[in-house]
Amino acid sequence: MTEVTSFCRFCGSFCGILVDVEDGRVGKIRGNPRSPSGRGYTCPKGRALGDFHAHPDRLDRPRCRAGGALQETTWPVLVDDLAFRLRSIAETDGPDAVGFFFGTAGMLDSLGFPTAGALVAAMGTASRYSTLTIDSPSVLLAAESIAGHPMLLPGPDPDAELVLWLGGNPVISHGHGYFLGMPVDQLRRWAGQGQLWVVDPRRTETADLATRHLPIRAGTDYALLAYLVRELLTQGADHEYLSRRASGIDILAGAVAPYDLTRTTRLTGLAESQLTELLDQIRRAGRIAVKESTGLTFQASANVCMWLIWALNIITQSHDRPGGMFFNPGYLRKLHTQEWPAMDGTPGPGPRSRPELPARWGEFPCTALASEIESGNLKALVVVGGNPLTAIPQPERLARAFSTLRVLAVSDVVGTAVTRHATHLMPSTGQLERADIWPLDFLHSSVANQYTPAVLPAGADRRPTWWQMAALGAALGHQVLPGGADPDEMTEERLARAYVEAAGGDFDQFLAQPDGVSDHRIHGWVENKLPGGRWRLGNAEFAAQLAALTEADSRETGLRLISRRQRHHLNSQLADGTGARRPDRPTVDLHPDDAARNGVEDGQYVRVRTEHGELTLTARVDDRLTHGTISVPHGFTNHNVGALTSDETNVDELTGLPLMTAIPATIAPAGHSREPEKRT
Ligand SMILES: Nc1nc2c(c(=O)[nH]1)N[C@H]1C(S)=C(S)[C@@H](COP(=O)(O)OP(=O)(O)OC[C@H]3O[C@@H](n4cnc5c(=O)[nH]c(N)nc54)[C@H](O)[C@@H]3O)O[C@H]1N2
Ligand SMILES: Nc1nc2c(c(=O)[nH]1)N[C@H]1C(S)=C(S)[C@@H](COP(=O)(O)OP(=O)(O)OC[C@H]3O[C@@H](n4cnc5c(=O)[nH]c(N)nc54)[C@H](O)[C@@H]3O)O[C@H]1N2
Ligand code: SF4
Ligand SMILES: [Mo]
Repeated sequence: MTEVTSFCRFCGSFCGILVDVEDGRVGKIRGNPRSPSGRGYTCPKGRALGDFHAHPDRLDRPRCRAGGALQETTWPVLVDDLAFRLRSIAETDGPDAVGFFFGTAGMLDSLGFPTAGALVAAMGTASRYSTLTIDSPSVLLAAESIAGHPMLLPGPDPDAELVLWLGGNPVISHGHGYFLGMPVDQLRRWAGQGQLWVVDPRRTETADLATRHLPIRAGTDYALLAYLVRELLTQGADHEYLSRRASGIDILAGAVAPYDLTRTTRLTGLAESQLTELLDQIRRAGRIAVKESTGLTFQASANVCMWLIWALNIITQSHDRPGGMFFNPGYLRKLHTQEWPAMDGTPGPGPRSRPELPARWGEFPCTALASEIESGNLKALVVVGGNPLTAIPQPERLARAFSTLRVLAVSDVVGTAVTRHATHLMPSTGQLERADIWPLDFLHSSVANQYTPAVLPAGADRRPTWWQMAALGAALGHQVLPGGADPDEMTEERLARAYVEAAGGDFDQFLAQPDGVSDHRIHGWVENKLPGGRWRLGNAEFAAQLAALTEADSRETGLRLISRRQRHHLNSQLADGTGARRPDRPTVDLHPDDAARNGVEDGQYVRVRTEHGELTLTARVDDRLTHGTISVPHGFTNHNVGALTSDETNVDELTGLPLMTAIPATIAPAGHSREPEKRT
């Protein structure tokens, strides 16, 4: 038996793992105690990697659709056929008729993702889509508009003494944009060395570790943030600093002016004493760390929330300072050493069928995908490590659109709702069968990086995604590998070296330190690179969005549907229970009072309706929810919460984000009942 050092790539925590391998089979997987980031930590998903690898629906051989069915074929035949079809579509309808969709797993494949990116660029198509525009466009937009670069994704400094965490549950998710390896340890540390305030309509596993939990009414965080900004601008802000280092404070102050205590308590459902105490503690602490997560970035007010979070961190002089918010320049990306192009949030032209939507960061919003296909603008789609039928609103509409595509080429490791529509199926090597560097050089609470060779040789007839993309490129006449290398002559180690060295990294150091390479946190570098030397806080578009919210001043008191992640699956991956002793269930969770008021009992089938669709789910009555809030998890194909969201209505005009939390909803018993759900 051999023990192979690697790391898990299901999520951006990248926990170091040790994998026992015997006769080419995966044995036990455990945390690597020598890993500088996780120090031996793994979550149940990482420990399920072996079961995922051996999944009964594992894709083994390339297939092409012929006579209505997917038939086994060889790689040269698939690549030639796919290239022929893509070329003829691009020649007749233009390059934009061929699109690409990148999902979470596609973006976390450090060799596949840049190779696919090079192919997209070589093909010259504007039809690039990814989950970026569905989980966090407001985060990038705020960073770009305020500080000049979309990849400035700050996270609370491990030494922070007052952390305010809104709309995230890192105990389960391990974070968003800024990942926490060992979340419980770090959250306990923040609570122990100072204060950890968690703002969430659900008393989450993270709230359990907090010093204070604010059970806010879903969708009203903007009011809480506006109140704090308003009061701190009056007392607690260093105006001398702001006049030197920020611009647009008058626009910000004007926009938040209506948010006095009375309005804010009415909107948020929080008590006056909760708001004044938080304000008081922030004033006392001086330096703070305010962090958003998807509970905010899925809201209609996502851009406003991000603007106000940046404002709070800036007016308290907490950004880019020890004990405040820390900007990780990336171990390889080294943003602190680069010149940035001046970026100010201006979008490019949107897709033809939805010209009102913006193009940002070289992508069209996911909410345009169905209409682009329906209108005939998009005739071919290549899906790389993603599951758009669980990620994007209105899955039935999108599935119908997929069935009309001339080409749907899917690079995945298991059969999914999407592979069922595929014309070309490209079985990829999975995490254990391929080399990786910490994908994308992700921004992380620890400044570390790692290289892993493949733990196992590629099984069956699977090929790495980088090879698939490079071979397709070659058949289309594009050399997409570094140095124009031939895909069949490239090795993973050489490719990893090329990508690391192109980013200015030292690949030999990775080989010498297989447990991971650490670096130091650095502070004070973003402020020195701000466009014009200032944080741009006077954003007219964000101010207009806040003014519209102020005007609407929601008094609606019905139920609101919110989002949540679960412990044993990552989006749709492992949602079938693979590797879990007690698999997660697609329940609708609601407070006992809301259950009683709607005649719903624990364990009963319930029909959940929004203006966009309906779904029947099992009720789980749970006093962790605040009144007026129901929570449905994401990631299930047959209980797909995306059916309750829309890609047409309630779409954010600045980013194209669909509304994914705090959605007005109703519930009704669906007749029959079953055994109460077991609690986890
Ligand atoms: N186990 C597991 N881990 C994951 C994933 C997974 O599917 N499973 N997915 C990964 C991905 S792709 C992402 S993007 C991250 C997401 O990481 P997180 O953002 O931490 O995701 P959640 O754990 O769902 O936490 C969102 C929280 O927001 C709360 N919330 C909902 N609406 C509102 C609101 O209006 N206001 C406030 N204040 N809170 C609200 C919900 O109750 C929930 O507790 O997780 C990643 N990690
Ligand atoms: N209503 C609603 N909608 C949501 C959300 C929500 O909470 N509510 N969450 C949103 C968020 S935050 C996100 S990020 C998206 C998630 O959207 P996606 O990232 O598209 O979803 P995943 O289910 O993670 O899809 C990953 C796919 O990659 C495959 N895969 C796994 N490993 C590999 C590999 O090594 N190589 C290749 N080629 N493929 C692999 C998996 O089998 C799976 O099919 O959904 C978004 N949509
Ligand atoms: S937290 Fe879990 S899923 Fe994420 S990298 Fe670590 S073991 Fe993998
Ligand atoms: Mo996500």
